[in-house]
Amino acid sequence: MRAAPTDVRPVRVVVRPEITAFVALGANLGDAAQALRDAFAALAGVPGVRLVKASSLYRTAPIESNGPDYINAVAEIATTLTAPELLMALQAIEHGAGRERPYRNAPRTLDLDLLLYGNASIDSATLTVPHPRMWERAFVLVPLHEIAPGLVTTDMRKAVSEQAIQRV
Ligand code: PH2
Ligand code: MG
Ligand code: MG
Repeated sequence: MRAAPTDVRPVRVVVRPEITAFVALGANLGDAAQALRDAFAALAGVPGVRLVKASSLYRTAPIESNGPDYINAVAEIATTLTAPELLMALQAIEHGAGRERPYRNAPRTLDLDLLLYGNASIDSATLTVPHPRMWERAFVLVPLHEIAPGLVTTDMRKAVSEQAIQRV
């Protein structure tokens, strides 16, 4: 028989509930489609993140931006990370894809934006959720509607129907 343990302390296990969140993916430098496929895989590999749904990839014209057409998509995830933790994980993936930020809305190898985090409203210095411009952009609303049709009304899609977007 084993000796009774002499140094047993209580361990507090904190179980956080899973939150449903949506992430917008975009790229318009290098092999943008591959960058988005890699980003879906990277997201799925983050501890505390489950990839629930990945939208199709879409080719979109730059909005308030320049350079080549973008490839865009949206991911639904379930996560036990807090919103700031998730933001850090997204930025680490962007960094790993060689993201540089020479000026606002510059062409990029990978952009990962947190669109929605449960039903949270967040307005901090580093993070605004829901994403303040998501409802104005077909490159968000069309893939979001594909994977979460209940979140995007017909009127919302009509409002952005002039913006060029094509499923890849
Ligand atoms: N992202 C922007 C600005 N403009 N245009 C398209 N088509 N796709 C984007 O992902 C995008 C943009 C800022 O992040
Ligand atoms: Mg963005
Ligand atoms: Mg961004």
